[in-house]
Amino acid sequence: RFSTAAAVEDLITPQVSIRYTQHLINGQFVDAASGKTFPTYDPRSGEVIANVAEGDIEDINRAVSAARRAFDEGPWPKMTAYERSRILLRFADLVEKHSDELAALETWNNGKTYEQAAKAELPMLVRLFHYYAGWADKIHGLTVPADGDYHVQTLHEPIGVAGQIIPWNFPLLMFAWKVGPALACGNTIVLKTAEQTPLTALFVAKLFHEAGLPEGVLNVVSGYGPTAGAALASHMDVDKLAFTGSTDTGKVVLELAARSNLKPVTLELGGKSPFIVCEDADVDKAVELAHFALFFNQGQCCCAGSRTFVHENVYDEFLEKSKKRALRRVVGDPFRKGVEQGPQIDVEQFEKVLRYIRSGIESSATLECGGDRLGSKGFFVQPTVFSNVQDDMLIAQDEIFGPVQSILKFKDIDEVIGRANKTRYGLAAGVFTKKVSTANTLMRALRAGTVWINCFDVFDAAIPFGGYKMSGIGREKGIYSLHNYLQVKAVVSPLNNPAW
Ligand code: TXE
Repeated sequence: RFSTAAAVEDLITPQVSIRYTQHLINGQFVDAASGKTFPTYDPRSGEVIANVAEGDIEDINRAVSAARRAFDEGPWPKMTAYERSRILLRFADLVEKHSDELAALETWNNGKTYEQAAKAELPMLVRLFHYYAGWADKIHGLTVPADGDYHVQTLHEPIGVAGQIIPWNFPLLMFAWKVGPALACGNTIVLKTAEQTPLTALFVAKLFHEAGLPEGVLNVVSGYGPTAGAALASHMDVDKLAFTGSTDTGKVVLELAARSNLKPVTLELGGKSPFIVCEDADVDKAVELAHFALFFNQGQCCCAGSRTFVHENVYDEFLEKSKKRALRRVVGDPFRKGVEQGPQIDVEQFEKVLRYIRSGIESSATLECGGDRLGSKGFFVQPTVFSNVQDDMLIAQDEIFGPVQSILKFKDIDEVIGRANKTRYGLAAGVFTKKVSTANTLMRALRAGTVWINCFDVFDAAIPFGGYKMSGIGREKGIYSLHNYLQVKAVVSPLNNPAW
């Protein structure tokens, strides 16, 4: 039961207990077929908070069989779309009811601030299910004016069993982005959570069943990538795969999907997004937005603005103020009010971030502040700012996924367009300017799936999200995500019945 430091006045101490640690297969919580479990941790301390069923190929087989049965035999795909929509809405209501508890569990297992989980992520999850509940009964095909005496129509049908593999940086939101559209279209699901953060998905999947979801429609398996994840990606009876994670693992799952049954794959992968501060920018506002664009969620965002390009005329002022802002950033227990930054997710990510900081120092970028761990317990990293960063440095090329801001200087718009696009990634970009013409030029020239102009990290359920280049394949959210979970059937019949 979580109740740390209840004596500290400004700690938010919602009561939360860990209720579910088994797989949820066919509507039942079950142990792993092997009986094995694996530990999940509190990143504030590195201590084990629960042991969770460890899924492997056999658990994935069981979950896929349940999802297959639920799809082939119904009632889910055969229900009216309105009935499905009602279940999504009832689920959203139940999430709202348990929102404090869910936010606390998310913070406990992930290390993100409780305020962020409670005020941003839970409401976004609820909103997303409202959004897709609205789509459920508006999915329909076309009548097609083909040549000849034929009546032609298209049916938009659910694709079948969806395999979904999600990461640990936004466990509940990633659940929502994957599950919302898949269920709205009438598919059934086997979802594998990230090994670091298995707890909240099990909780919300249980709520889905309380909301009336038939058994077998949504199955959640906990476990590691190379075992449970790979089994799902290569399963012959999975009809579609959706993955969010690193670019390297994205390539692996794409290959597994191709080598097995050629299931279509959508990928949402890494990024190295530019955030461009133009000459005319209000520097104070630009500093705050660029800070948010990078440091939000401990820097663990695929779309983090991790290359801050600043025009030479405002560079010095921007740098000085960015450094001060980073030094003011409140790092600490994510349950404490006013804390802006909690720990990194785990020891691997923590060490990876520190390695990149060392690489920045060695490659002679200027370390303006931070540069080390914070404290001696848990996975806290000092907010770190590098200036004098050059395009060919590792810290300007690789996804660091931590609280490390790299500031680069530019002279003119054409130059910054070329440099911003010179990356293997293309997930997002930020532009900060008062000039409409500059915004328009950059908006069109930047090769990225999202361009935020004078804002950043705006994640409405209706806005599509996904990457150019090695940041991924396909789009999630909005109307675009529906296409990932639908088959199009063309039906052709003669206008006049021939005489046979
Ligand atoms: O990612 P992985 P990791 C980036 C970020 C981070 C790096 C490594 O740069 O530092 O990736 O993080 C499952 N077959 N992002 O190691 O391995 C795994 O169990 C099938 C960006 O956590 O991609 C988990 O569920 N599945 C990112 C999921 O893949 C496999 C978010 C992600 O893990 C698998 C997270 C396999 N062989 C990390 N191996 C984003 N786009 O937001 C692993 N998995």
